[in-house]
Amino acid sequence: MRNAREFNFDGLVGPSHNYAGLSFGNVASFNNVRSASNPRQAALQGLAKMRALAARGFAQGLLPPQARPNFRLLRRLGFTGTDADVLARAYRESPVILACAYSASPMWTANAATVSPSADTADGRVHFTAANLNNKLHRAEEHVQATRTLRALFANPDRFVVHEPLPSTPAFGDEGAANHTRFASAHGAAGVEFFVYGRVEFDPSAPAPTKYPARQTLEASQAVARLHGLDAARTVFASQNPAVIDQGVFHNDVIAVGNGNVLFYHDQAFADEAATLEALRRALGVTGTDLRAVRVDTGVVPVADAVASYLFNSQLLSKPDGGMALVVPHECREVATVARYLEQLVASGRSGNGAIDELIEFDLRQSMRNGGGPACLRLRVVLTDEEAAAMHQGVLMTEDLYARLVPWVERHYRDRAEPKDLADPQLAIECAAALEDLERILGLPGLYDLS
Ligand code: SUG
Repeated sequence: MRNAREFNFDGLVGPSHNYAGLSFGNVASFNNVRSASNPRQAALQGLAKMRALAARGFAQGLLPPQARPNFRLLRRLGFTGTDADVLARAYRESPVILACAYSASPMWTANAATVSPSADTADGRVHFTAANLNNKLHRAEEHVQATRTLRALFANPDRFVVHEPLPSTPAFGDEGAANHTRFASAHGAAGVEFFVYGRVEFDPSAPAPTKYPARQTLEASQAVARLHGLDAARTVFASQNPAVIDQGVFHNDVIAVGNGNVLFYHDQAFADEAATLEALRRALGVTGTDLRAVRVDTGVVPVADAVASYLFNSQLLSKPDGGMALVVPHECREVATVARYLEQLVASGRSGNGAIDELIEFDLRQSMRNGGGPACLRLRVVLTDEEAAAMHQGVLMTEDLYARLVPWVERHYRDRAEPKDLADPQLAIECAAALEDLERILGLPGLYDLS
């Protein structure tokens, strides 16, 4: 077995972070539509999380924000003239399209890609596929920059492969790592890759939600598994429970999370709980490992409370000195059933009877108001020491990088953004200046195609 660590790449929140209510099926995004955001605070909250986890010895990096507004999208949709003309006309004729071009959503990097570590792939390289996110206009172009960014960070072809995204059509709806989890006895050991889908394009009789969209298809998950060269005996595909999608569980990472041999999940998460656990046990058995299932019952935490608190949108991290920590948002303390449950969970972990023995809490309210918790904010990439040395080092979180990024945020970010501000040509100029500076700070010239 190779020595490997799990790196978490958090999305650095961009200078135009805003609430536009663009995600039908995502309760928080809908509830906070058109309220004022604070981009500066959002970015600082995210950076504080990265810094704290890095200081605890977890391998931590960041993915840079995407260029906003997306002028290419606006021009393709017929808004012409100078940049100021494009913004004014889009705001007048279709403020929702302008909001899509300004979406904050690339900050949730769990949706940036699906990643398979080299221990799982046929060619022994780390494989990435940027998610096409084709269910929502405001996310459907993120893969262009995501692919470009991943190719800039993981450029060495002997170690890394960044595939083209899947075709952007409903049959291949792909939401990346938000619907993908990996289990293994240790990060560097051969693991089990677990894909959870919301619908099956080519089988209309398969379960599917009726109220809210299912964003991930089985066909997309299977294509990613093929591209990454995964071993069928160690790959599991499972259907999400359509009834929970209809209650606001728009990604599986809102109702389940896995790490090591632990699956932390709600009893309503899967369409067929017993068959899903059995398939995971069988696949893990191939690696000589037992599944440890930590199940939360509806009677203890109802689905609505799980969605309101983002209990399962937590990061489950193997601590450098043993044990596992659950990284949760403050909202988990504010929902009574969840607060009670967590107390008991950690107490039993500490007494040696459970897998999770520590809670780490963060204030991520700016992100939470758009439906993004700790797990949405990060992309997991397991890297051996050699692979880690082969990637671009400028995005790894250190005290030095943190100390350079905080003043950068304070220099470039506003402390308030409302829907009408998106029409302000000055905001677009400020965003471009911020990213130009960021390319220098991260040592990534040419990261953005600003032509
Ligand atoms: O795709 N919200 C994102 C939240 C993504 C959370 N990611 C994971 N669960 N991994 C989404 O729904 C809201 C944008 C707005 O409404 O302005 C938004 O896109």
